[in-house]
Amino acid sequence: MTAQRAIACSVMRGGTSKGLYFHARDLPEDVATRDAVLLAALGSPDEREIDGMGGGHPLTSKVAIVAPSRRPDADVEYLFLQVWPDRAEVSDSQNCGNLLAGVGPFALEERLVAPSGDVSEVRVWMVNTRSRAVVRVQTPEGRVNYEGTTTIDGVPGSGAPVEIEFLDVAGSTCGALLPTGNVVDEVTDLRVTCVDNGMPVVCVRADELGLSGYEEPSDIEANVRVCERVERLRLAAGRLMNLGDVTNATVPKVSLLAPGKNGGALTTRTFIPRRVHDAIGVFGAVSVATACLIPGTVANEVAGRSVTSGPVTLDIEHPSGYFTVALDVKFTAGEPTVGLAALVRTARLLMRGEVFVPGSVWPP
Ligand code: NQM
Repeated sequence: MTAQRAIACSVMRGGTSKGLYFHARDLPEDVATRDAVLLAALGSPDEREIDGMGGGHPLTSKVAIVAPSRRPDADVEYLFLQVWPDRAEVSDSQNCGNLLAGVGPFALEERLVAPSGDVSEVRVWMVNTRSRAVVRVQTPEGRVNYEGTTTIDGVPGSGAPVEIEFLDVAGSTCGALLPTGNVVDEVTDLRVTCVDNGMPVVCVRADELGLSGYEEPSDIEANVRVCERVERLRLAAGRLMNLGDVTNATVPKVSLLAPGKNGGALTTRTFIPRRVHDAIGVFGAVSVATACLIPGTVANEVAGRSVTSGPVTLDIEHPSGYFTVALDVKFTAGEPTVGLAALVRTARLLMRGEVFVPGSVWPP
């Protein structure tokens, strides 16, 4: 008999996702052992993740690993890992802006950063994309406050705002904001725009796939023909976006676009990459919003926007409401460069304690 191994862990909702938050120091250094521990902790592979803490969906089967940073421009380092519910796989191929919203409160709760004043700033080095974010968390009387009146679509109720700014995420995965060098490409007979402002995303008109773009995520997932076409597109676009063979990667995402229905710039249905998001990811929204501002892209065409230089705010519609992104895109000789991207999320500490994994996975 081997005793179970106990590992210190917090469970947090970050934006519209939920995950386990660990100190890097509490996990094995060896990546293969670390991944085996995380699979056991989440209960993967099993689409219900019944024997672990995962929620049986990519959005609730996530991990944030946080450590103090030695960089002069960051307080903490954050590594995001996607644990697939139904496959024994852990991927670091993407970042996650939703779990990032929980990294600020986690760093303050765990005293990796000392609270200062009513709003504390946590400077985060995002390991997956080698880029920086500033996360502002309410800390009245030196304690993280989770209560407030801020609402985000896709989460019931309201909470304290967590303000996030991205400083340098353009091209952070693919090497360029427009990774193919073009505003439009034809890939697998579809007209697409490939963009990376923090997340590699392939934008395609929903009507090119025979959809309205307003369908429920479950109806799109049930449409085998559309799912197969989207996956073929994703594999081909992945190569064009300098990502190589993306069969086992969680990027690029494919976002199906249609004109806004409720006053937003446009509406989205986003494959992440095999399930359809109930809302849209943070970097996914930032990337689609950026594409809306660049003349000639599929997103710009669907949004029907004229060219705007300077700070703007865009509402990106998704299956459960809106995602509001503030962006500063400038044009030099027609070439777009992105300044700041800013947005608001909420987050909440749900549980703090120890997660147990079988001793056979990581002997105590
Ligand atoms: O795009 C889902 C999510 C995400 C990632 C995904 C995310 C982001 O909603 O920054 O937040 O696209 O895989 O958590």
